[in-house]
Amino acid sequence: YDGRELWFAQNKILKANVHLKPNFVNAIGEGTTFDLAKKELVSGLEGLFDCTINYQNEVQPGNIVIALKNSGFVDAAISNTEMTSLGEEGFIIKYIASKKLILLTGNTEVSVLYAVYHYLRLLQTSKINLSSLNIIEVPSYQKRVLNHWDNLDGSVERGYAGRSIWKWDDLPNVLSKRYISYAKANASIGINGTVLNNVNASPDILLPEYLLKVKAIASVLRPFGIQVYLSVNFSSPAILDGLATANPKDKHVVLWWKNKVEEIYQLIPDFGGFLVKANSEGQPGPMDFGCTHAEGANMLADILAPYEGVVMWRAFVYNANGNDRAKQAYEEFMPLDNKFRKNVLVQVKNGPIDFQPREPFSPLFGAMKGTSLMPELQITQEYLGFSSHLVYLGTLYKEFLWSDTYSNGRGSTVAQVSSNKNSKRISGIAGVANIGSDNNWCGHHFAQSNWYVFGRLAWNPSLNVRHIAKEWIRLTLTQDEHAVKEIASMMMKSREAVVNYMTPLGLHHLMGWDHHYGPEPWCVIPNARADWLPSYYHKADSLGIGFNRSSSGTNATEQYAEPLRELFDNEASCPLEYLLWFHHLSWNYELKNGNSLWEELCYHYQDGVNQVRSFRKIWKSLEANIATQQFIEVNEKLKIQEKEAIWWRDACLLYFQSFSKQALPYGVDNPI
Ligand code: GCW
Repeated sequence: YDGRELWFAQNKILKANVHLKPNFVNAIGEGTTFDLAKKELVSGLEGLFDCTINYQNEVQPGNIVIALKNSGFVDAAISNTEMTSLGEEGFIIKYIASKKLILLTGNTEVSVLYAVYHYLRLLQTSKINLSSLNIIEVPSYQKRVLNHWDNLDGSVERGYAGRSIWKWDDLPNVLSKRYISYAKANASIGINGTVLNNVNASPDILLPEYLLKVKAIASVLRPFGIQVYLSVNFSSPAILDGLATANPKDKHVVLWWKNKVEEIYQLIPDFGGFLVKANSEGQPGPMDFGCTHAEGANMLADILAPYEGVVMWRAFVYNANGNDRAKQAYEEFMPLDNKFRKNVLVQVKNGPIDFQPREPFSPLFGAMKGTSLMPELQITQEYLGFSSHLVYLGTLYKEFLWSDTYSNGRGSTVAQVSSNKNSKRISGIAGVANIGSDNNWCGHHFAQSNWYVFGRLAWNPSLNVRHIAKEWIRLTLTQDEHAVKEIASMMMKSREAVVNYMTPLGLHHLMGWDHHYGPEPWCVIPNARADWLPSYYHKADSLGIGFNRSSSGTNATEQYAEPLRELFDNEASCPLEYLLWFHHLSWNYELKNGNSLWEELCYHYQDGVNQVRSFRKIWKSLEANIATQQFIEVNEKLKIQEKEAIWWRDACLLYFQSFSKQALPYGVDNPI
């Protein structure tokens, strides 16, 4: 194990920083994680400066000092107020001019580890000006968590990077080396929790033999500051131990969970808590017994509270009976606002439907004011070309996190209302992992950047996502400035490209209904639920296309705060990217730019194809800058992406043309 994977692959110092080689390292503190921080700092510096770095006891000019609070050294250098403002995980990286040295410190061991990773990253990615070096970082969300949709048989639901990294059959005796690389990669970007198993949860995860396996994983992740969580099946008491019911109000059921939780904490004292998908897509839940989501969640929350555990309760609910799936989570959860315990986070997907290439933000954000809402983003590309398509999700995440909910007037962005930086309430953010056993971890080299950007934004949603892309490129692919710029600009356009060739102008859910790969807007399945089929969403007919969610339709717009409601409700003011999400418009509807709707649709599909073609050119031009293997693999994937962008364009346009009955406008290629 050499640790040079993922964003440790390049291990090269930025030229502008070569003069920053320290004389020695001082480490003032102790503990398992502090020792790890020490080790990571020294081995990181040795790799970057290509030399041996020694420890020294005496603090001297030219050193790097890592220190825990309450060491006399920190007290002298940093004020008490400043230290307090860091909380448990924040850190300071500061040049202490009077002593001519760099200090990395924080209140806890893990905060020092974060400081170490941050400093090493800086050495590789941006010019450090020593005299003004004074970084104070405090994470925005408390719980920054990956969700693995990994099954106990080693398969991964919606995973496109091979089998699960968790080798359940080998555990607890054999610990894969990958667990350490995984822990390091996550800690280096500030991820502090992971849910090991699929939300469609097998009850077996709570069997004693599996808990021993979970304990073994937890022991590898713990030094890196990563807590382990489990997805649980709400019917576990009945399925595992034959209880007559799983009713959360039944005292036997409550006792069962109490004992189970106690068993877990005896094995894993820092266990994070449960993630629950209940009464959603056929999963059992409290509503099976006439109880609410809140009653179900609170039963578990009360049991976890003495251990400081949390419940992450998902709001991904929809049923076949409603007239608009986009409204259902709001309808089901809004009445429960203020009813959840303090250690419950309601986990809400970014959009109201399901991880589409583009959706407006879920209207629950901002609206559920008395509840901790935990955004759930998807890192795995279920609806964005799996691991075949190059799509940098930084722009998608940012668009979502910076959406203004207006719930508290202007500036109440999703990030702001969900991170609760200044409130006492617990905050969190989840990303559905794209990690597997593939050599390159995520199936596509560039898919690694989505794991990376998720972590960076979970730490600080205000970061610039182009800057994050450049960081990732420098850490992973190349330090050549021209290449960095070109690749970053390709990444920045890549999400818009996929929206263009799959679902432009607010269209959504046009994909193959079951596997979710490739276009299938025409899909008809006898006796299938209407809301599984694309026609439910695009509603194309001879008159036009789009889902009327305005006040003359399903009135989903009402779930948004003013002035957004009105903006979305009115087709003239509705942003082009959400137009067909909220409106059904005629093929000849004239847009502000003078194009008809049909023309605009065609141009977007064509733009998507053109963009992918330009990515291929950019990539080819950079061959000399990229390691051969990576170059070839990405090149091959881009070929697939171009072919499939064309497939999407042709399939969708030919299908929609059967309704519009109009020719393709000039500039749009004829179908292949
Ligand atoms: O979009 C759907 C996916 C399911 C997934 C579900 C969910 C884990 O197709 O595979 O199940 O979302 O988020 O629960």
